[in-house]
Amino acid sequence: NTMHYYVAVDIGASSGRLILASVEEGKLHLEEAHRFKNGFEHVEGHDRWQVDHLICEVLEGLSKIKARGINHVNLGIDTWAVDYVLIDEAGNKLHDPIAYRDSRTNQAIANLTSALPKEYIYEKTGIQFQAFNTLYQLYTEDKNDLKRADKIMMIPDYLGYVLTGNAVTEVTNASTTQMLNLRQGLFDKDLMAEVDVDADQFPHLVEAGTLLGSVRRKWHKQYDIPETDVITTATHDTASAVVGTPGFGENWAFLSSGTWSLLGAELNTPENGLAAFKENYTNEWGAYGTYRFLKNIMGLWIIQKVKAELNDQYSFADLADLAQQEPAFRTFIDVNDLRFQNPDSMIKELQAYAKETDQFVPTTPGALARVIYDNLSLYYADSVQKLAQIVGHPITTLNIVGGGSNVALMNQMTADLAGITVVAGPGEATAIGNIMVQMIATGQVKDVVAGRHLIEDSFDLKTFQPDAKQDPHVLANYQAFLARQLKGDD
Ligand code: LRH
Repeated sequence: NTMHYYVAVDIGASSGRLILASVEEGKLHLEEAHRFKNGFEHVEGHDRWQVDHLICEVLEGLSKIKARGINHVNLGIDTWAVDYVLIDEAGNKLHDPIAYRDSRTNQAIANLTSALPKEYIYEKTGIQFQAFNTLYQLYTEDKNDLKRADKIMMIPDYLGYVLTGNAVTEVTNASTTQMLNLRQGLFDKDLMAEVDVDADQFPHLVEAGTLLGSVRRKWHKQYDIPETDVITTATHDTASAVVGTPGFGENWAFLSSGTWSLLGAELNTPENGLAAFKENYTNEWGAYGTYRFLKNIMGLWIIQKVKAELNDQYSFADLADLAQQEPAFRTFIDVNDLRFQNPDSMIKELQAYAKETDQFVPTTPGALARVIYDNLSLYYADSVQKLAQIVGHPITTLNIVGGGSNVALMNQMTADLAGITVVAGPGEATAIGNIMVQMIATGQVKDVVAGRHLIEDSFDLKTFQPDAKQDPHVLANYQAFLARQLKGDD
């Protein structure tokens, strides 16, 4: 009757953690064993991730776990999507990988799709058009480097490879390349040829929940770490977040609220028709043959940047408190406007946008935070409506998970604007989903539904009901504003 330990390595654009998990008295128990910073730096002409640093931090975190007297763990790795590492024949990386916010792909969609219609790519892949998709990154890649690359590995696959020596391409994350063919379930040969990549440059595809291997002896010589079996979990953080979302029945949607806000529904068959194409919804592959039919919304990135520009004088909780004291809905913005993707100054960008559209210009921290929270909530409510239309059934509950689920102000506004129930939590859904796939792989949990019940029983979820007094015109006014913005009338 030994205790089983699971480690989720969950790395986002701004930080990474090792979460240690076990089941105690029928409840999932989590502890943060290690936390570290992540971020890209401008090196050799591009914004790049320091991947070796990530490996060191994972090993550092494992040695902290060993120091607690834990001698064996299972481990799964999830990170953000789309980025990749080029590996030479000797198994070494050619460069530190370029980050998806790098400007190299700014024109790539237009260039690639001048010869290849967007409809053709969407029909094959069902994946949204984002300039940072691996397809466009590879399109702009240095062709000599690409030729020299024996292997192309997605970030979490690369980390697993360095730890174990075994290389795979896990499907949930691979789908974000926009190079998987929905019907064949394989990399699409035509799209690969379009960007000069050979089918065998990506390691073989595996489903989430397959055993990758043990951490190599060479790391045990350098670090005092537990025996570690790496399981290829749902390596795309958003796929793990959806597994870790306690939604039940047919009428729930998820909002994974972190650096990005990913809002959508879990489907059993992809939805790659015209309506989905027009709204740029995506069909990312989920664990266990599901599809994550969702939309990317710029997310907490905007407030993260503002917080950093204010020299981290205010915590996120402070900013939410200050925002609460400001009048609501004074300034509409399109949070998904590309100008907010990587501006030199987020504060100046927000102010310029407000000025250009003749609206109230936020200057204080509270007013800035208010504009951001208002507009994220508006975008969420709008997306819930569109989602219901496209999937063709009502959405009655929005499960908000991730760090953003702690912002009560946004949860309530979203419930009010969308007129639906919001269930908030768990904040750690990504790490939990990562662990759940491992537990299903080892047989400790039967399946996703059982896992979601375990999650519901283990964590405090908060429910927000819509306030009937909400002014029904706010969302309509905002939608009219958005429509004008997208047409470029303003
Ligand atoms: C969130 C995320 C998202 C992707 C983006 C690149 O961390 O994985 O799902 O679209 O990063």
